[in-house]
Amino acid sequence: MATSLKYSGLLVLILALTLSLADADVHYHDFVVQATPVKRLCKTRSTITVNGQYPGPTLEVNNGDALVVNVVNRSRYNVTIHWHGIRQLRTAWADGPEFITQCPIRPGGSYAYRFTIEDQEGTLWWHAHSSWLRATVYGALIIYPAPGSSYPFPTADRETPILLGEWWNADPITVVRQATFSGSPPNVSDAYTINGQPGDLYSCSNTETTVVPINTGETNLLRVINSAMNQELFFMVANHDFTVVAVDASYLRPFTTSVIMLGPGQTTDVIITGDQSPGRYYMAASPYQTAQNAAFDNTTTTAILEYKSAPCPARGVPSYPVMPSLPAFNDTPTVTSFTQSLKSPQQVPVPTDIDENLFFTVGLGLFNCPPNFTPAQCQGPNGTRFTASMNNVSFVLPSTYSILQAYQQGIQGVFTTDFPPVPPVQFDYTGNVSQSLWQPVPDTKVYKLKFGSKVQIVLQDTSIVSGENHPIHIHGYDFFIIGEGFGNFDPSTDPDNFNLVDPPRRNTVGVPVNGWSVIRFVAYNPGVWLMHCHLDVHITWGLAMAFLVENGVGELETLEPPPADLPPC
Ligand SMILES: *[C@@H]1O[C@H](CO)[C@@H](O)[C@H](O)[C@H]1NC(C)=O
Ligand SMILES: *[C@@H]1O[C@H](CO)[C@@H](O)[C@H](O)[C@H]1NC(C)=O
Ligand SMILES: *[C@@H]1O[C@H](CO)[C@@H](O)[C@H](O)[C@H]1NC(C)=O
Ligand SMILES: *[C@@H]1O[C@H](CO)[C@@H](O)[C@H](O)[C@H]1NC(C)=O
Ligand SMILES: *[C@@H]1O[C@H](CO)[C@@H](O)[C@H](O)[C@H]1NC(C)=O
Ligand SMILES: *[C@@H]1O[C@H](CO)[C@@H](O)[C@H](O)[C@H]1NC(C)=O
Ligand SMILES: CC(=O)N[C@H]1CO[C@H](CO)[C@@H](O)[C@@H]1O
Ligand SMILES: [Cu+2]
Repeated sequence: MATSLKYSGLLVLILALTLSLADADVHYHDFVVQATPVKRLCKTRSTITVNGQYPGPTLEVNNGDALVVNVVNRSRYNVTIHWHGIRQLRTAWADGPEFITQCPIRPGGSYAYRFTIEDQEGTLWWHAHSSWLRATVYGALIIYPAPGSSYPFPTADRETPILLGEWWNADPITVVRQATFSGSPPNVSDAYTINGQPGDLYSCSNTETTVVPINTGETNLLRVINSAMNQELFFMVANHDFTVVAVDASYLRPFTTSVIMLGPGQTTDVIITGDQSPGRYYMAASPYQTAQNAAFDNTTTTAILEYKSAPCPARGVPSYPVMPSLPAFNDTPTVTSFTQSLKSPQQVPVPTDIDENLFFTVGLGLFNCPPNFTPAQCQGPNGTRFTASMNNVSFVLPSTYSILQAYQQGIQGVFTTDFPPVPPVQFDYTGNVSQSLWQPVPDTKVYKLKFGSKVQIVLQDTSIVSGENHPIHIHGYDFFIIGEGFGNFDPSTDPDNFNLVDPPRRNTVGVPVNGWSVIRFVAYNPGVWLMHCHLDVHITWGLAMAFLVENGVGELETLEPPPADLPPC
């Protein structure tokens, strides 16, 4: 009896496996990275794109599917592609950040990224992870529920990806090279974009504004992605409230709001309902800016939500869409109230009995001008150069091997494993910090984690140069955000307020300006995983580190061998 039960159980299991294998698709795509003329704001410039498209192609898959994306580099730049938010279980080789998990695909080269979507649903995206190519090399990656399962909310009548972006009239690679040379902040962008278009509020841009359709009584699931380079953004649709249902491809307990804020890297799924009088309404994004005395692009991008039944405008009478009233650029209370509304739909498995209790400062810094530099190379305040760090280490990418290859092949001298678990010096992080503490140390340091460790990280912003809300992203993992606050984290009282029941799960957390966030995850994914600020200007300055997660026991806990076509260094 026991035996036959066991066998029937096994049969059911085999049947289920066969069924799920039959249902899972493998999606093959070719991504040709190439220079393409793109005209925006009345100027045409040669732009690096995928397949000539800006933004790039939308990938649509089901949970459980596999992707094979063959990237062919026909540009003159080194390139890699990152699949932002995909956990890449045991396939770190396909993650993409250059010199972390692979060397770049050289001009003329190619590499096929192969990976499987495991237990993830919702809105993610892909982007270049090499220099500033992601300014134009990006697109949506939409994961539908597996065949036979459905959303935990009523399916919307329509779904529309909304990619917020940032456009420079100059070549973004020239912009970052100029900044790296001079040590000053890079030039700010000329426009923000929605699905690649700046919209009506910019001069010379109102002929190709993005139009999103809706009908009276219909719902539309907007999959909003902040793919801007350097700016956190508010997003609103005039007269239409949002029901927020997911962030970073993790479902939420739905709630209603009129405004959302996304840092670069973050996604938010919201449902709108066609419950207003038929007409045209602007959807708009504008900056959330927290750094003091920093230049930023203070413009607003728009698209148009258009009721299909809207009456045609009377001949000769211009009809302007209704404009939402966006928050002020420095409206931190609105951001705090938004992030505090995010909750998982039910109780979630937050790790307790923490093995690794880490405390990382995140912030800016200034290097004194090195003796062999000219004044033109020291254009920061008082003849300094801008930098940034975590725990006083300003991250330097290797240039001869990727960290993952160096680790796997036992190559010495590429990185060290002594990234500090706590700040090397304790100070009043958000107070008036002595200038003797402003210069970090450039280095390539990782922090080693044993397979399965339960990790807590306190991310503490510093006021060095200026406090700022930093969108911190971890590759290879989603994490729970169990707390946030302003000022210095207090280990004796702040843990009392941790949410260990239903905190949101994300891959990118906005650390409050002059404040802190606490995240937890279990290190079940072997590989080398970059953690960095997703403002590209800050990663350029070194606001990054990497975790080296060791293999566990057996095949399912072990990194796969490197693919044969992994680009050589
Ligand atoms: C950046 O701005 C400065 C000052 O306006 C200008 O001289 C420079 O050409 C700009 N750089 C690029 C790459 O456009
Ligand atoms: C940004 O633009 C808005 C609207 O034009 C204006 O009210 C505000 O003062 C500007 N802020 C800064 C810091 O330039
Ligand atoms: C600039 O240098 C002066 C003189 O050394 C110093 O007093 C001042 O604090 C410096 N300012 C900054 C922002 O570094
Ligand atoms: C910060 O500290 C410096 C050095 O102690 C002092 O000169 C400066 O006035 C202080 N600034 C503020 C805003 O308190
Ligand atoms: C960072 O390290 C440098 C070099 O040791 C030191 O001068 C500086 O004070 C340190 N700053 C912090 C915040 O630890
Ligand atoms: C391109 O990548 C190679 C290593 O694969 C590196 O040596 C070279 O410096 C890179 N070129 C640029 C412009 O970064
Ligand atoms: C094989 C291939 O497509 N090579 C291209 C690589 O990029 C350079 C620079 O743009 C082109 O000249 C090559 O044709
Ligand atoms: Cu940052």
